[in-house]
Amino acid sequence: MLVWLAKLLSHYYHGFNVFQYLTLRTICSSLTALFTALFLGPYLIHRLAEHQIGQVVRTVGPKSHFSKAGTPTMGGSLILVAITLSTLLWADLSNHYVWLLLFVMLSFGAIGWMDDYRKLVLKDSHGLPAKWKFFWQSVIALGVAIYLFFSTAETQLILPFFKNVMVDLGPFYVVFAYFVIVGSSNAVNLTDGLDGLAILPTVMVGCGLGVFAYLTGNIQFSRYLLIPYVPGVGELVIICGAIAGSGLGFLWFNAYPAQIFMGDVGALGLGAVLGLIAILVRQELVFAFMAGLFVLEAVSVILQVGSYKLTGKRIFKMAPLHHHFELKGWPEPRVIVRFWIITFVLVLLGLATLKLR
Ligand code: 57M
Repeated sequence: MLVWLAKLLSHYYHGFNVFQYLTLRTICSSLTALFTALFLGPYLIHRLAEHQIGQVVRTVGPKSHFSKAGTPTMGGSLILVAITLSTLLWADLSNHYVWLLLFVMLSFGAIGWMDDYRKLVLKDSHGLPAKWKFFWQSVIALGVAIYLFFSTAETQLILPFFKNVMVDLGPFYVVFAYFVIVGSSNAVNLTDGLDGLAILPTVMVGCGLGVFAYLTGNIQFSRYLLIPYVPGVGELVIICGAIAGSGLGFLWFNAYPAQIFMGDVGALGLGAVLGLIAILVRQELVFAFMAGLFVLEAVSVILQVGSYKLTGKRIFKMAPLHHHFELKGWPEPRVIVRFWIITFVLVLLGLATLKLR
């Protein structure tokens, strides 16, 4: 919105042209989202506590989690509001990718919100039944995948480390894009089981994707680095900046010991938006690598459930993986910080693929 205003005002004073620069707008977007989250956080925590909208903790889990019962949750709505506000202010709203991302983030967030609302406000312990959650995730992700298939016509999967090798997915692109969005959304949701465990990796991966968006949307950088040039995706940096800012603002309150949890509203929305950014910047495989923590957590659940069903034996003490380390005796902050460090390394290695090809 402000881009449009700045363009208008630049007819009177050309200094306003400075707001056309992506870098400056990204900084503004991050700071707007950060301060929105910091400013609204205490109010939201207070209101949620007042209405007793607090976490129900399952008795089968690690004992260290019992004391977390009652922690205000649905804090993800704070993150989504901060990202939306910041994007509406600082992004070029004539860019259709911006609207697509907001749509996916908010609709996945709405599915999560419905689940949280039923569990926490209506006290329905089942929440939104898993089949309905999956159904609505599938409808949205398939709709977006089909839209992208017909609108972009770029169905090649780019392989990291290779200059000119691409795999043309053809119509399978739709299934692939669907899988990236739904998989990413659920993987972040599964990871969100310790204080700050999901949010800082989301910020780090969001920043990594932001670098790819900036370079992929710039014809000179993309030619120099031999990555595809996708006109318009540079604008996604604004959203990546907002994810980083709002995520850090949320972490202020979600840091151990957490004053608030994000709930499914945050985890599903953020996971889906990261997946879609990866698709738009055409770096799905590098994304899977940078978001390796989320992948690992999801794989640990698949392996655990598979092994238990087939052999009756568990591979991990408990899945997702963070519970395994907790039950091995690691204090919660140690698991969190080590998982953060792993993500930091993975994001750096993901960025290194820009030159290692
Ligand atoms: C939701 N939710 C957290 C909070 C957060 C198939 C199975 C593996 C599914 C899985 C599952 O249900 N996962 C998705 C995970 C919950 O956090 C809430 O949920 C939101 C995210 N969706 O924002 O609102 C608990 O996590 C803790 N937490 C924090 N700090 C945070 O910042 O400490 C969350 C955020 C909170 C709080 O304790 O209550 C969760 O873990 O439930 N199920 C599981 O993860 C369960 N694992 C399991 O059953 N494993 C079995 C399976 C694989 C056969 C096994 O290994 O044998 C665990 N869930 C719980 N306790 N609650 C088991 C232990």
